[in-house]
Amino acid sequence: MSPDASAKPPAGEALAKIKSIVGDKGWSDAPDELAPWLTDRRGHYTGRCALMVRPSSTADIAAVMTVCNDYRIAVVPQGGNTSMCAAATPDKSGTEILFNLGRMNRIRNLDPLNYTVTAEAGCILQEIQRAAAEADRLFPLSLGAQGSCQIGGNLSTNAGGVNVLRYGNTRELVLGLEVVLPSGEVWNGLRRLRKDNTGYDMKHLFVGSEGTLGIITAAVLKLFPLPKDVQTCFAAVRDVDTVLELLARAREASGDAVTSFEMIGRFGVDLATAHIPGVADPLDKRYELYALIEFSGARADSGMAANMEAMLEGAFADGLVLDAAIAQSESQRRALWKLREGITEAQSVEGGSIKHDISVPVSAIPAFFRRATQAVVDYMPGIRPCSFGHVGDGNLHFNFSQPKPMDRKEFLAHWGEVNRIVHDIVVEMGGSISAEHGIGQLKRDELRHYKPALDLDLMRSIKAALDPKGIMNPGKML
Ligand code: FAD
Ligand code: 2HG
Ligand code: ZN
Repeated sequence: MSPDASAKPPAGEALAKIKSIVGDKGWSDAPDELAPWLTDRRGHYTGRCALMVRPSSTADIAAVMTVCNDYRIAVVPQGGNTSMCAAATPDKSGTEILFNLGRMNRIRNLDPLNYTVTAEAGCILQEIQRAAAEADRLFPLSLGAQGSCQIGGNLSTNAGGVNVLRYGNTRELVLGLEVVLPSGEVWNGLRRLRKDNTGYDMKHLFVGSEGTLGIITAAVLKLFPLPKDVQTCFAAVRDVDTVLELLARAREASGDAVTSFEMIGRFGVDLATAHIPGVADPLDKRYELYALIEFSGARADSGMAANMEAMLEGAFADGLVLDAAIAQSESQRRALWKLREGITEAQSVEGGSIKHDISVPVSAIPAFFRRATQAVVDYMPGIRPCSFGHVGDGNLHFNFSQPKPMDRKEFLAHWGEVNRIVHDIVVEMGGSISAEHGIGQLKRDELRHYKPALDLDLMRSIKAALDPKGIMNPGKML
């Protein structure tokens, strides 16, 4: 495998072939059109590319990929460019082809009785949710970036989000894939089957592979009954130990119908209310820690409101919950989610942030939270912990904002040390240094540091077997 497949500028002849395959609407090299796609969402990486292609069919993607393979041109697949680890940002060489999937946005099939939708990779997540709802079905993948991320990106990062507790990660939601391989061949694995034990399950190689093994062009996704009774509350919780007891009670009270269980620290609420227009604190008094909890019943008469009230009353009587607000309408429910999902944006407005997307066994969350928070605060007094996230999955966005008086650049220079403090504790506790965001460029060195050598060898063997020329998203993950 060539470590520097992207080092040589692509031959003019190759670029001409690619342009003629995709037609005038299918490519651009205009700096103003390229600019939004060359910098990652968090603004830490900016790259260049020889050409951006926007193909509109699997056949065109395969034909372009064949040219790239023949001429050994590196390619970077890109969906909505919402990656938290710069996984879709090209390098600085200016020799890579950026594959924008935005025009691959058709829903090919929606089969309500098979509970499946077959969508092209460039479909925006929210559009798939909407199409499913119109057919009285639920596509449960849900995350803050759903208005701009694409299903191809979700699959390639094995995205998590706020409904994993009930429905699983993206990996659990896929039945079949269509993938253009680095050779330009099309692997048609678009099966709509719930059972298929006919050898290695190839689709799972591509899920979570961050564009390093092929270009996903379409997927068959699982649908579920559209819940008719959704109840959401925002509860002030006594402390971090209490959060898990509350989760257990929520599962019990709802008949195991908890679809989201998110933890939010006070600082996250302060940031969202300060920086996101229209977000207000749902409770009158200030508390240190909150849980955003959602129950979903399939039937309108599932009794989820009574279940939620009973759970909160019991928790209040036992001193686990200090105060709570239950959304009384869809607009109140949306307001609670706006607060939760606004924290990422609000934290970036507040200044420099050092982030960790960690998971530990769910029961280890309180111990991890206390120990790692203390370790980082000891390292840098004045640093502002901003932990929130999918605590029901054992996944915290264990983030830190810069001390107020510190210079942003000076703060970010501590990135490596802070990562090391947190990740050492995570790994010691049997956790993961990337629960749902992937590796990309940002965590490549961390992966190399923490992943056992045999795991890395196996990953490299798979990469070499599928992408012998090393042209798929080089420099990402491995
Ligand atoms: P991109 O960022 O464009 O690409 C991501 C990776 O996938 C890259 O490696 C790229 O090369 C590859 N890729 C993209 N499309 C294809 C394709 N068709 N074929 C092959 N490879 C491809 N993530 C979570 O898991 N949970 C969350 O709750 C969550 N919340 C977020 C909230 C906000 C506000 C933001 C900005 C991000 C959030 N993310 C979350 C991260 C991000 O949205 C997800 O990783 C998402 O799945 C990326 O999708 P995308 O289309 O933007 O992919
Ligand atoms: C979320 O859950 C996202 O909101 C983003 O995964 C987390 O900003 C972050 O660190
Ligand atoms: Zn998240």
